[in-house]
Amino acid sequence: MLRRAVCPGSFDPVTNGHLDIIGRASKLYDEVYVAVMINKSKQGLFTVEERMDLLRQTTAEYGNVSVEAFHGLLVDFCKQREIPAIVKGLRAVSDFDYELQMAQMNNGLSGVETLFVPTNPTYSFLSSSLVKEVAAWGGDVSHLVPPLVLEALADRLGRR
Ligand code: COD
Repeated sequence: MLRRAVCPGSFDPVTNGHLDIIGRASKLYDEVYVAVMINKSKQGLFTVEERMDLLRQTTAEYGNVSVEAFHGLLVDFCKQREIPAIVKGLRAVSDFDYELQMAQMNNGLSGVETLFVPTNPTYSFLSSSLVKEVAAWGGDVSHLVPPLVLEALADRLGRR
């Protein structure tokens, strides 16, 4: 049986921190799904299609990663695709509280397990929101996102 896992998130946009976790998951599982979870109450900098496109291009090299968007509960995404495991990166203690609650809720809802991968220390401070804020003010984020995302940020923020 194929071992499957999902890496869920907003990915607005994908960062090197996300890619580090997705790449590590792709070594542990036969098939990794990246799920761009749609949150209609949150206006993103990038559309869901744009986020998926950036994810597809930046994860292509892993060979066993597919990218999908989903509107609904993560456990339903898992159920529909027979995915037994969620892989999440843990950055700091501040992530832990909420991640633990979600892991316990998801397990209670459907029995799906959550596995936490400790963040690469190089990216422990990194989030999509901080990248957007720094980039919006003209700060250098070239070491935090792949070149494709850097370009997309420059286009979107009109800094070229
Ligand atoms: N280093 C390591 N890991 C990282 C880093 C980093 N620098 N940055 C992000 N990550 C990992 C984390 O595991 C994080 O959870 C994941 O990437 C995604 O990050 P974001 O910021 O793109 O996404 P979030 O935090 O907005 O994602 C939250 C979800 C969309 C996963 C969550 O809200 C969800 O599951 N929603 C679906 C609806 C649902 O099922 N709700 C009930 C939950 S119990």
